[in-house]
Amino acid sequence: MNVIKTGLSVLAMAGLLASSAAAAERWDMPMAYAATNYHSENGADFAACVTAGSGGALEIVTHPSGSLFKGNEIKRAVQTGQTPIGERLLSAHQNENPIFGVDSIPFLATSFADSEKLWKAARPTVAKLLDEQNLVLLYSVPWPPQGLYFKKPVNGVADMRGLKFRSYNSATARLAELAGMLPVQIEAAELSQALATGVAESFISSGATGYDRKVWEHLTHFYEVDAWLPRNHIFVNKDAWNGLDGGTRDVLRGCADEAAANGLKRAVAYTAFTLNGLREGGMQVVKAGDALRADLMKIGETMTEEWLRQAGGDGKAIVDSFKSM
Ligand code: PCA
Repeated sequence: MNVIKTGLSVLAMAGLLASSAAAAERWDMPMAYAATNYHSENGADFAACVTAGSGGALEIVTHPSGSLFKGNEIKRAVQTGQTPIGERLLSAHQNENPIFGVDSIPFLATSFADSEKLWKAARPTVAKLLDEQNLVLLYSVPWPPQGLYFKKPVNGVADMRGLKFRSYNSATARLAELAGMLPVQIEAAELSQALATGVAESFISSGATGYDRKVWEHLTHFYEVDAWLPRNHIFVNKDAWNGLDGGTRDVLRGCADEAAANGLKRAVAYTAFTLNGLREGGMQVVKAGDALRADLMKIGETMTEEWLRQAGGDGKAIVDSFKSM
């Protein structure tokens, strides 16, 4: 009797497991940056929010540090359905459409508050462009303000000539060219190695990325420039999105809104934390001097003109809308 009972319950259990396994879906979410970076931690919280909110019907699993796909592979991987969701720095795709570079226009939006305003102005256009590329935009989180890293004191563009400069998007490569430097595109995940081997000896980024990559082991100076605040964007393959029921989509949207708000708060906190970390690592962390700033402003004007010319009416409309906020 006991044996039969046990046998039945095992069968029943197996049936239950089989039916929940059929209903549950697992989404792998590639991310490009360090697991300890706030973008990655925020993404992990977003994933947990969706998994819990859907009662386990949709489990999202994050893969930071470019471990599943490298940063420059993620957008295509999601577009083509190799993976259903991912995070990407969209400004690195400015070659596909200038609008993707709206967050990297020098000296347009230089604070977290302005970055949020610019994003508010740009979001509908960016979402539409992504939609045309088979992607559904979920949320976006800013990086801290961008400054310059060197291994010597730099007082103006003249001191930058000929340096090997690590770039991460079109804007950073263009800035290098205009300053007479030699741009080389390198993922954040490979930055420490590039500095160690001399492939790069300078770059522009946040204190966050310098801290994540322990760049004090190779460099000496961080100049706070507040040139712009680029953003990471989290998006879903449209076919995968269309395959979800309405309730699960609502869970994703709700968790995305929460992640956007939390990500911004984390970005602000990580800014001060990481600038201090660079100092503790032995670097000089100082505001760019007047001469350096004036040189960079000039380069910024050129880059702004170039972007506006390339981005046409849509670009101008976003910038005008931002300026009117
Ligand atoms: N860190 C990223 C992009 C901007 C930033 O602050 C990087 O350097 O790749």
